[in-house]
Amino acid sequence: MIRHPDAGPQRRAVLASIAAGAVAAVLPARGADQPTRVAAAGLGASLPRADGPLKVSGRAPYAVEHRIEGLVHAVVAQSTVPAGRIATVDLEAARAVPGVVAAYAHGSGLRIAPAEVFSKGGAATENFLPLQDDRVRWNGQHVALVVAEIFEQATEAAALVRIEYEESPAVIDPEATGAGRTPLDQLSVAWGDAQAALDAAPVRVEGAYTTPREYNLPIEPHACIAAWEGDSLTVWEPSQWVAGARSIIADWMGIGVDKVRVVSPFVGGAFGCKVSPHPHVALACAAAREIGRPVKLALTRPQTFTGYGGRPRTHQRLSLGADGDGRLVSIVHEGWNETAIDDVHVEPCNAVTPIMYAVPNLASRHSLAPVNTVNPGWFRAPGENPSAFAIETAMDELAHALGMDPLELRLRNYAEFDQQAKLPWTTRRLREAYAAGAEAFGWSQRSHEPRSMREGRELIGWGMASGTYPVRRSAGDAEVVVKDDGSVEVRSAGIDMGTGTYTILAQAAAEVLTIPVDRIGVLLGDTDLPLAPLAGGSQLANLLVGAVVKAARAARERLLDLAANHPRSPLSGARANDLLLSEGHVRPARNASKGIHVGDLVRALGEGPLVARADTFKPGATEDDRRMTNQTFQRMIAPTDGGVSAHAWSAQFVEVRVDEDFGTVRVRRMVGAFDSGRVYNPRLARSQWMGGMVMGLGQALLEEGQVDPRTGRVMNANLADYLVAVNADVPKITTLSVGVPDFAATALGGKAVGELGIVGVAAAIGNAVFHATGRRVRDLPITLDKLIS
Ligand code: MCN
Ligand code: MOS
Repeated sequence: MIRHPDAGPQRRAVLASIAAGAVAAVLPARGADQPTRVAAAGLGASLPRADGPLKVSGRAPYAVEHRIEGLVHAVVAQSTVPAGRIATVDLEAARAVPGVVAAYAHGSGLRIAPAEVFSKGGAATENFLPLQDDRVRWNGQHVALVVAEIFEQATEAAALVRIEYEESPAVIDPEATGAGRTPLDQLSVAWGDAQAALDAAPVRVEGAYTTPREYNLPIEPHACIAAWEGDSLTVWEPSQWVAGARSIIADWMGIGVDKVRVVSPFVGGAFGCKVSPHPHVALACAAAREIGRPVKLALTRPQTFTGYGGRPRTHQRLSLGADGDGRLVSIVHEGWNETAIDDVHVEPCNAVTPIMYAVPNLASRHSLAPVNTVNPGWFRAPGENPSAFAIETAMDELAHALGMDPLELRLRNYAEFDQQAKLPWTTRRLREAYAAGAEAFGWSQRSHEPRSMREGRELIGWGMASGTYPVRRSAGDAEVVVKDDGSVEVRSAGIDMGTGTYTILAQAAAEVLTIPVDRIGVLLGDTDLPLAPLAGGSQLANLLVGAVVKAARAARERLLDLAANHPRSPLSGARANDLLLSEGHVRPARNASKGIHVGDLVRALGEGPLVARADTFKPGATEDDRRMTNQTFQRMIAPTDGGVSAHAWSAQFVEVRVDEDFGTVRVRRMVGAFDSGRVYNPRLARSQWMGGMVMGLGQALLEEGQVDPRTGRVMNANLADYLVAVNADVPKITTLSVGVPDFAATALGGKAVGELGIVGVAAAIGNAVFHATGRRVRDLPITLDKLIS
């Protein structure tokens, strides 16, 4: 259990329950129905998800499932116009509902101070502060909050809030005349003379590639509990980064970070939307302070569509020029993404364009298009995803124009180094990915011509695309505790949103300490634990495994040292250098049968559990470096840091069947080959890659946020009308790992996994649809109307 000297009784109880829950995740209480011991399974073992049984049986406590005495329920009301100001608010009817404790609108005195946004060096994803002024910036903006004894009362009362608006003209469609564009010079990339080379190129393709608004839609919606105890605040909030959440919440409430605790042991999916707490969390914290009782606030599913971002609409115009042999001579690229009127969200659509292929001339620019919308946000592979959709579709178009096999075209333009950064790759096993994927798929059997493969009424199409995701790095801490019963506890504030953090950290400690994983408990997701950076940018696995291995090695050194030198050690008098650790025992190297189990050793020493802590900061890191890491992304190290360019790579192959009469597209099989370097847990990495591929399938064929061009209202703000891929849509998926340990990329040789799987999938499907039908769809999703019209 965690010891927390100054915790009040309530906080202590919660800590204990979380500790028990999280430990149970990898350390099941041994009952008759429990599996027998799992062998010490180190990195590389295909263990199942340690938290899986807890999640599927409802025993993993999510943020709003904590039971707290005296809790009240808050429900937000959202604006019904896209722009203007609130002329009058009438809260009387809401206040008259039985059980209502409080009702707030702007001017009701709920105080929320600004938090620094990430673009200015903070962690917040938006500047917007709810209920602090009378302006309406988008349809669906939080404009009132009602708090009641029970949820149903708050819901009814929120519906009775009466607001009159003074509307002003809104910009809703970023393509409409009058919509502005702000170029982002820092994202401009150029070398050679791209336009002249394009004009002179013997073969040219050109197109406009668009993706609609897409929503993250994790199964656990955004829902939190805020509880004050004196001037200290605890927030149960599903989070990808509790340290960042703590810093934002402290800013909002105008208190020090030491007064805030954020708890997030289990997260029911996020895909980018839980990187930072969104404005409703500020409302919960502020209301709890005003009322003096803990407040629970859950956005309804429809409210999540306008309560925070989603991937913005993107638009890219892309031209490729090649010589007659298919060698690229020029790429000209111009893109934009929509963003909020008062806020900035960048979806860098040229993340992949300059690095995927060798090209002597390139010009690429990106702009922002502000509209009256909630600020968009991060969504699995922000930037890389739409960027790969455009370039990988355009490459297919070029292959067709040249009469060349699309895979052959890619090999002909293989980038042997990072042209943008002018640096060598750490590793780039993309050729191997192409080869393995093509072999598994049977690509050599493909007939070149569109509409040349069919079975009955079904046109068959085979398509492929490449993908990539950078290796980002930031530093973190971890603690490894060896207890006197021989069990081990790994402690980190890092989180597991379904990715496998619990499992791989137990594997990391098991490997070093030679103790079975079922004797290793892992505690995650709490700012009281050693702080860790964001589970975003697909960086957490590599850096936390690195920190835990380092801490476990420190624990091992300490154990050997104590065994040799501590007067109460049964091995006292040996030389530490002559001792080794195997099967959980400290043993004299020359007399291995005389070993003592580490639990017995720790007990014999009589000094309590052995605690080893390690971090992955550079030597000489200051307190300020640490502080900054816990409140900004800006300490994240770029993939090109250190004189090498580190990226993960992939090749996607798909088969589609298209009904010739109805235009319905079914994906029949998918093969993804991945270079993620060293894989810590093949089963979980496959699950990640596969999850990305399923999401890519949904993006290609189904997902589309539909915004009413007159009112700015999201018309399909629910899971019945906003379609995502479900089991019936998903075919057989083959995943292949072609990576090798890449120690220039990360300390233990792994590269990015979590977001890689989605990149390139929509292009591969679109390319397959072209091969089946001869119809090129450049605007996602590829719905049947676009194929039969
Ligand atoms: N892994 C591995 N070997 C490696 C690297 C990773 O076996 N060399 C496996 C591990 O099981 C690890 C997982 O892959 O837990 C993801 O590792 P990593 O690529 O480091 O990604 P993060 O842990 O930083 O997770 C974030 C990433 C992002 S940014 C999004 S978005 C996303 C994703 O993970 N959101 C997810 N995958 C998700 N999966 C689920 N179920 N839910 C989400 O919300
Ligand atoms: Mo992932 S979109 O970087 O959280």
